[in-house]
Amino acid sequence: MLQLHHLPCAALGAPPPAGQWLGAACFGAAEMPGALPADLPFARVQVQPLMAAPTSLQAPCEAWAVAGPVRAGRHGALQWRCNDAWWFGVIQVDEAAAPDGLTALQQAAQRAYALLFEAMAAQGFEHLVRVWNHVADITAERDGLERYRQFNIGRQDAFLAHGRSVAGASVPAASALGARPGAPLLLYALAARRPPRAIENPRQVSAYHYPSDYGPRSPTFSRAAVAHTETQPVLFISGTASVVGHRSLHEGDAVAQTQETLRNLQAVLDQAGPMEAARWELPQLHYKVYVRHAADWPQIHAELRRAVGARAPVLALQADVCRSDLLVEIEAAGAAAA
Ligand code: 3EB
Repeated sequence: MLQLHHLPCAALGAPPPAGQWLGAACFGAAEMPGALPADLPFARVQVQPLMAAPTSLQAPCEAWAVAGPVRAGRHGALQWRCNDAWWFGVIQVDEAAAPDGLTALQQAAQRAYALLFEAMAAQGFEHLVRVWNHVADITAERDGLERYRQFNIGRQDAFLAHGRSVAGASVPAASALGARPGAPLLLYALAARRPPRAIENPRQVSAYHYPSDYGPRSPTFSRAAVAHTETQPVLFISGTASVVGHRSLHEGDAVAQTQETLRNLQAVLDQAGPMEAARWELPQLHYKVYVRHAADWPQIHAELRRAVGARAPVLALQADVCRSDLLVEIEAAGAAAA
């Protein structure tokens, strides 16, 4: 069992309806709830919530529940929990002075991923399924290179240093967003014992094959990953934006970008279903929406609801997307229909 819940942070003090909490991410500047188990990996993501599901939810949380029993531990600054099938880890790394030829962010990304791979391996979890990355000032140019591009170098170097391929079927699904200026690099991730299947989007060039106009090293992520730990396969769709081929479309138009993003999400579902002999539909998924300008949210929300219906859980956050011309990014997750 792997279940995703959207709920108020404070609700994490009590166990989930079934099983145990594996890990969680909480959004916004709310105080840490006091009653949390000390060994629960918990990402405090420094982005502002715009609206949550239900609408009344303050300091919303995204939490993963699994069937028990669970174990927990630390590997340096990384905190993890796992059961027999799933592993969840959270790591935060400050950007410290780096040796010549390496930017501070590049080094921080390399360290964070190195810790992630080491901690997973130590517990017998070889397969990274889904990673969330938050990089402060993600589109700012520093030391002559955009920070997202610096992050991509460090991330890719860590994959290579740990013998992992940086293209193709074993690349995890991911999102990469901004965070409050000055916030440390933050990663949280799900890993499994069994290999997931990576899915690409035929409308888009695979990100790991982006041309060098987008930076010296390509971003290391797949468009989606399907995990095979449950009765029904579970689909994790990466952060998805108004990108067709490798280009951003509809500059300055949040509504058109949302519509293009929804076409991309549908294209990923159309690809994943037949590959898995399963069926996913937009109204059956959980969503997280990252919006660059909070004022665009009502219009983006209306477009999203038109496609996914009134009932799908949606968590909306104000965050910078990793290309300055992108106004919105949407990610999704959910088990296939039975
Ligand atoms: C894109 O399609 C939009 O670097 O991990 C989306 C999801 C994006 C993940 C990442 C970047 C990442 O290129 C940006």
